[in-house]
Amino acid sequence: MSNTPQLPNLGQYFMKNLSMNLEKLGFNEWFQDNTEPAKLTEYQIARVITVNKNSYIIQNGKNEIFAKITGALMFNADSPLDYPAVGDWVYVQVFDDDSFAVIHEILPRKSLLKRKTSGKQIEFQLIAANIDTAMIIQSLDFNYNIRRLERYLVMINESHIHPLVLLSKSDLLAADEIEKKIADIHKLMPNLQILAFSSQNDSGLDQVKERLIAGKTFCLLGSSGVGKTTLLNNLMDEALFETHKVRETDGKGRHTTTRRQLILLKNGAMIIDTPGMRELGNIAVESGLCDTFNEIAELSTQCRYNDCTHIHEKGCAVLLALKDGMISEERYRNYVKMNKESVYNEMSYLEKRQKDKQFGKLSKSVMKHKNRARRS
Ligand SMILES: Nc1nc2c(ncn2[C@@H]2O[C@H](COP(=O)(O)OP(=O)(O)OP(=O)(O)O)[C@@H](O)[C@H]2O)c(=O)[nH]1
Ligand SMILES: [Mg+2]
Ligand SMILES: [Zn+2]
Repeated sequence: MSNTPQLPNLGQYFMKNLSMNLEKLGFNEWFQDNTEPAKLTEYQIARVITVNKNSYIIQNGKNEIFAKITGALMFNADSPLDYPAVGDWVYVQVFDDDSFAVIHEILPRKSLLKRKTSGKQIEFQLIAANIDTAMIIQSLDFNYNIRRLERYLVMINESHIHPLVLLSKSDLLAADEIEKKIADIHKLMPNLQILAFSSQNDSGLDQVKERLIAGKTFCLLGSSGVGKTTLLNNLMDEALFETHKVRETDGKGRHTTTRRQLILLKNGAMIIDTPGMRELGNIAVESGLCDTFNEIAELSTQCRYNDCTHIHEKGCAVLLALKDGMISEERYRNYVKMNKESVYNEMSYLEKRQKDKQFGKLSKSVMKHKNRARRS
């Protein structure tokens, strides 16, 4: 598998499976309602299927086209959120018989999956746009970790995307051990949908396939080495994408997948494979935290103070429930940790934006003075 090319010809793959139109790429009433008809005299609509550093590949329902963004889009962008992400619908101008396109504008997004960039910088990084269901993959051997799962869920819930948990490599564990691991998650999050599967012996794979509905967009999220790309290759019945063995000592992956791309499956569902994530930081994820830790969020309405941090306050209903053993201590700690981090990152982000804005104004006024000086 590791010898398969990193950049398969997706155009051929698309064309082989369907004579396409925008609906088949997921364009539905919601996007229709958010399209400005006046723009369609000048532009056509296409979907971003691959993002490279400074270039994109889009699909317009007929062809896969190499694209760049306009200078205006780049100039007016004041954050990574303003750039196209894989899955975005965009207004484009297409040239020379679908051989090149220019992206002029991004259509409103139904959902946007984003995280904090890794490292010290406080900035957003886009993962994918217009996703219906996010599949969080954890392998049942080394990678299974409920605290990490909660972290992914916060990000997904924040974007109002449906989460589906896939526990991979079920061939490595006995059935009762797998059941226990699923039960442990369900004890804390009873409504979460969880499936165990193996790409090695295909067990559970049919149930995964059943979830992949035509016209909907899915994405595969998880650490490096958990088997995201192996699953995708399996779903396509073709080993089109590169996979790599994990380190035997700790099961860590080697970051084989390096970019995000949208693939159309034979059954009409779309799926985005993503590079394995090392860390997953969040900025301002209040509703994501509430939805993921809903038992804590419900209790917090009974706290004495509205702005209770649930760490030391008197009359804190969360602390009381913790003392009575009504909520899980590990879960509570993870909630508090992520809440602190989210608030801290939001403050740092806002400060940074403020400084950037002031700097923007300053450079504009410097330019004005320069121009005036030149004229006089
Ligand atoms: N035993 C077992 N191994 C698997 C299974 N699925 C994947 N693997 C192996 O796990 C390793 C990593 O798989 P990948 O599909 O490359 O993992 P990935 O999540 O795409 O990793 P990145 O691209 O680095 O993020 C490969 O050696 C796969 O053969 C499975 O169901 N069972
Ligand atoms: Mg991969
Ligand atoms: Zn409280």
